[in-house]
Amino acid sequence: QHHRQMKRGRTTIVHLFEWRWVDVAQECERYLAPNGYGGVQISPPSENIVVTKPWRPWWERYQPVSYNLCSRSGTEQELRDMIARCNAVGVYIYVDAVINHMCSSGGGEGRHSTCGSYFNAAKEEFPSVPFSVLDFNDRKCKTRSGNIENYQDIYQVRDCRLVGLLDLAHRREHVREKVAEYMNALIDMGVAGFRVDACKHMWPEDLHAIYSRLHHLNTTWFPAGSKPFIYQEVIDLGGEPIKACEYYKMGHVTEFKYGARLGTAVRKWNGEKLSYLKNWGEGSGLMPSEKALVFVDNHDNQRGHGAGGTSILTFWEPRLYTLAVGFMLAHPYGMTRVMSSYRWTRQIIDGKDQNDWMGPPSFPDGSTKPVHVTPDGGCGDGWVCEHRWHQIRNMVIFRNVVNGQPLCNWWDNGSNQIAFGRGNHGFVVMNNDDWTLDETLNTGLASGTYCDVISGQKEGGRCTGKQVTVGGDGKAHFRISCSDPDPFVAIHMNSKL
Ligand code: QV4
Ligand code: CA
Repeated sequence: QHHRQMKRGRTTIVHLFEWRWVDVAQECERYLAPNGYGGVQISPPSENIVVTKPWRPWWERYQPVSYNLCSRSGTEQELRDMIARCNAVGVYIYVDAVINHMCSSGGGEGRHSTCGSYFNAAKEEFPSVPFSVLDFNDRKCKTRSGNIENYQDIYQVRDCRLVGLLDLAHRREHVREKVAEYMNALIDMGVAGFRVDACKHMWPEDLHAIYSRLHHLNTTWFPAGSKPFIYQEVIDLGGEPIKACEYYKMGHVTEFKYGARLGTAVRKWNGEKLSYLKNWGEGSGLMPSEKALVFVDNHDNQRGHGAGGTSILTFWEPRLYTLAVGFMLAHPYGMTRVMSSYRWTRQIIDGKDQNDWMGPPSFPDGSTKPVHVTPDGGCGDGWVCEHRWHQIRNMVIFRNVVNGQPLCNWWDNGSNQIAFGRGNHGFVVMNNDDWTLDETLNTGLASGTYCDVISGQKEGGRCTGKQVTVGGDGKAHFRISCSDPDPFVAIHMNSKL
């Protein structure tokens, strides 16, 4: 389950967090395909508990009550239509699969679920699957509370309840079968793979048993015998007995050190500097590149959930954020995922956001608002659409253009000015010092005039941004002042005028 399952020449996934299926479908056609995005990570499509205190938090979707395909993002029919339409334009769908648990033990009894299925959390009854009390780990878990209390104990991390969420017993044949059936229904509909939630909390052998039951991808869109691409959420920042490497043989794994460290370097905290990123990757203690799913922020750590802490950069700090995303997309390490968020009213008290629960832009009845695209190509109604920011979109294209080319021509000033190339296909220069960068650098590119894709781009043979002239010796002069709108410049083969 390692093959990245992306259309040739495409490299990057965008997480359209909390988007409706009808909006995802449109976005594939009108924006993602034309701009070279390879895939979309969608929010969990499974039926979940409806939480009203607090009011419809985003995290209710991480509390399934059945594997029926209806959620705030839409119906099964809309999901099916979205998958077909995105596949048709070569943008593949990766499903966020929540399979470690069902809803919280305190979830109550009734039909307060997104398609009205009955469940009883206290009795651990989920008849729509069906799961019953036998399908949960209660007898296996040894903590007093029944919850995970100590992350140093691998047994409780995997057999007890993550924040009170009813923990499924994947050692049982019935549970394996039902989970695989859910994933197979999606595969048969045409999805290309999965982001598997909370893998640290499941035994690798159980996951292996489930993955080995998965169907090959739907041959309407994929070659016969293709396997789903799987990337597993394991937060391994070091210091715990459960390691990311336990999951390598089954698929990719999220590399959470990436965003935490990159954020620290871009913020210049702890004496870190951009020039220290020279050996970024395996050489600096990250997991093997061919296992790593990398991102600057995710839906958890952009609001203080999960891991990474305060160094994580998000859309709230756009100048530094685009620099970090630009670095990620320019650098060959890992498989890249871009975050696409919505705005909420942040209210940070003593370092904690009181509103970290707030769900997507929605109507008073709780239904999610459509993503509204403004005439300038951005998004309105509270949707941030980082993936449409011109710098980020153009760096996704950059990554596609330089795909497979090695990192070369590294330069730095020993401080926060750096530059590097990707073979003879592309070159980036970044200035995060508080003085002007003014340098002549070896780009490795063919001679000619190139258009910087950060301050502008090539349009109809003309450049709307800075121009860069590469001489016969491959050298070019770059100037990035601190008052420039963005602290970096990027040129590539296809931005040559
Ligand atoms: C509360 C108390 C508990 C108590 C429980 C009793 O905090 O101590 O036991 O009530 O019922 C929500 C609330 C949480 C609440 C819980 C159960 O925030 O306060 O517990 O529901 O009612 C998301 C959110 C969680 C949310 C969860 C379920 O981040 O806050 O919990 O959804 O709705 C670890 C894991 C990692 C995980 C990360 C957040 O190793 O796997 O924490 N990341 C993934 C997802 C994440 C999701 C889950 C896992 C769970 O990315 O979004 O959690 O599916 O690091
Ligand atoms: Ca578990």
